[in-house]
Amino acid sequence: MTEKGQSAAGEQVRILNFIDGEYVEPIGGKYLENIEPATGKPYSLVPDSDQRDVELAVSAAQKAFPGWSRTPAADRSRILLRIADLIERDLDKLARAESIDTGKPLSLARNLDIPRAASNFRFFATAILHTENEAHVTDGVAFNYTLRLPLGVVGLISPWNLPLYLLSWKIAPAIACGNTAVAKPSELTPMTAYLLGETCREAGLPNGVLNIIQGTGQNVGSAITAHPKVVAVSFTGGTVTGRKVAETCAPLFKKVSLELGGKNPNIVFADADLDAAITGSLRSSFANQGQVCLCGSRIFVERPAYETFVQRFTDETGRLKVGDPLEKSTEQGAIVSKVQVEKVKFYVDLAQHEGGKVAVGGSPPAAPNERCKDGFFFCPTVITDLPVSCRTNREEIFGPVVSITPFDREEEVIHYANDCDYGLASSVWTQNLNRAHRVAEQIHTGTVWVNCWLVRDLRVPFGGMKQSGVGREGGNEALHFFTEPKNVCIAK
Ligand code: TXE
Repeated sequence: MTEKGQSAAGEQVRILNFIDGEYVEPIGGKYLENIEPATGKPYSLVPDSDQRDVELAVSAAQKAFPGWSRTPAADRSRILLRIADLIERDLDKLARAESIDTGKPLSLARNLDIPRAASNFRFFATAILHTENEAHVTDGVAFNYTLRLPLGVVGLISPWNLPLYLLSWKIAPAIACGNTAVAKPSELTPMTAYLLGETCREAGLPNGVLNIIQGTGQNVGSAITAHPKVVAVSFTGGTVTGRKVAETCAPLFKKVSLELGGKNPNIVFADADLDAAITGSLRSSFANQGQVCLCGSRIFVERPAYETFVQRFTDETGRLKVGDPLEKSTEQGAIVSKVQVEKVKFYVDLAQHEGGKVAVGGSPPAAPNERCKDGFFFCPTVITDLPVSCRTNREEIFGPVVSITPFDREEEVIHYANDCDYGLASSVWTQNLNRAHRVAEQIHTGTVWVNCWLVRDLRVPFGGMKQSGVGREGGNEALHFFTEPKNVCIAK
């Protein structure tokens, strides 16, 4: 394959499923076109797999489970560390593949997505070497110790915004703990998951431990979640889909982890370091074209700083360079799909109907170059003057659009922040430490960043409240999710 996913003959590359250590065609022989967002043109073919392919993958995972679950942690760890090393070795290839597949700037894929995928494997490879087992002595009667055993075959489903980053965030803890897995990337962004099969093979991961089935959520995702032999499902994606996953898993009593959407508040108090707040808010608003579930799409600024913040923030936003994702100077790449860019346009129109003013952006840019003339681009957009509780301020847009709203009192902004169905993440900018603690405690989100955004320590619990999800990922939370505790009680 060339860097752009074309074979030497110029033919589109066919992505394949990865089952039992082999690349295989989907049983039904059907493929979907995989579009490059920056050009709007198909550049590879992705298997349109179905339940039969999932069946094969589950069988392979079941067959691999006894051997893998009994493999000593130190040996599992060594293989995962090799995967991490190989991802780093292939950084350029993987970053380019991710950028082409998603439309994100190559620099972002190089500096964030792919390094984080390597860190995910390295983190869980070493975490399993440092676990402790609980023991409870029942006075004079018994001694208890708690085993943590792998679950069996687990299903891992991930979205398109951070493809390898989020899929590896599930694969690494799942297989580190001794489970075997059937994983499904988004049908919109299948390429790096496809390439990961090769990496796992080279690292010596035994056949069947990781199986990757490509295809739609309707055909493949639902077959994974409904499969009786898949005992747990870890899902990241939209809230509506998460509800479907939960509905399928509940009657089967499967363990489920759901990382869903967000409509995250970003609160700037007048006493904040305004330079830091503006720089941080630009990132939290527009990183990955705003297509990160953690992006702070509702900005609230305390009245004395409001005018200055809006002025400076919109100026900076207007200076962000929207361009060909493969160009070095590009800060904003393409939106993942035509559907998603239409959704962004819909919300910008809705915002204006709801009384909002477009302070900057609000439309697609001129084509960055000839190659990208049919690509899915949208200018980073700032909207002011919106009523706090309108639809634009409540519904997840998942694109480069933020609103800015003034506030006067601390209790008022806490109410605004919490008056939302989502509860994933928030940011608070202030130099008053007491206020930072006070506000952080009262905001209903799984993560509160104070004077920062997206600072990630892989040990901390990560996940959302309310409609942003169920359960937590990261560190011990992930090790617990992917294992079953069993207490052994020995009489004295
Ligand atoms: O997500 P989906 P989409 C949000 C964001 C976005 C919306 C929809 O608001 O606009 O979700 O995006 C698979 N059973 N987020 O359509 O559909 C699907 O194939 C099992 C937030 O991409 O939820 C993909 O692999 N699986 C998010 C994965 O689920 C199913 C990041 C996620 O797709 C399925 C991305 C089914 N019935 C979008 N239907 C975040 N929080 O990070 C689909 N899938």
